[in-house]
Amino acid sequence: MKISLVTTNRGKFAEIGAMIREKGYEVEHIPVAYPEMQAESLEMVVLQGLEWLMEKYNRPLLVDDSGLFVDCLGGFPGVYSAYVYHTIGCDGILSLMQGIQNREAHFACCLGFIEPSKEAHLFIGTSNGTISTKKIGDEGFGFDPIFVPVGYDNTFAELPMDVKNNISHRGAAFKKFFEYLKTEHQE
Ligand code: ITT
Repeated sequence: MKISLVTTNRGKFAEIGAMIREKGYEVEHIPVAYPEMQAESLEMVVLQGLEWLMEKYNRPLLVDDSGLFVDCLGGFPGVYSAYVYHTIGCDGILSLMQGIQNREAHFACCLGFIEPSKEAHLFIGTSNGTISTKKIGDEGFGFDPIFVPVGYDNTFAELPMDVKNNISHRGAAFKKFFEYLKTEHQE
């Protein structure tokens, strides 16, 4: 089966493409922005996006809506992560957190998958960690240089992609997605 991944984010495509190929599926990149409604949850964004995309593309489609949720900022930037990343970026988050002791945060990823004439399915993954006091590392994308996953002394941006995929919110969501594919598409 060929899975078409709809994302404008190259970092996401690199991570997801690698995981899909590793499992023996083909992957196509559709670098298109789907309308992301103003919503309180990643799930709502994904479901609405899939509906819109299926009308346009009518093939097996995968989308990933994800975000960084910082405890001391009441979960901000959360569903606004892409906007916040492109405006104030990692430096802006670090400034907002200057002098704050509680640096706990998590990433969440909501994957949505739909096939023609079938219902959409969602797969959620999270990864817990802390926000560092400065940016470190060049790997990955987005907020990776300021996120230190639990159990590590390094930021996501210091870890090779296969290590990040193994412990990340996206990797956790993918494990569930592949379990689903295995049962749905037994050959
Ligand atoms: P698409 O909607 O086109 O897929 P996007 O970048 O707009 O791309 P999101 O709306 O899901 O994607 O925004 C999520 C933002 O959260 C993303 O731009 C990153 O800044 C950040 N983010 C998500 N996952 C991340 C990860 O694994 N590492 C670092 N930052 C991440």
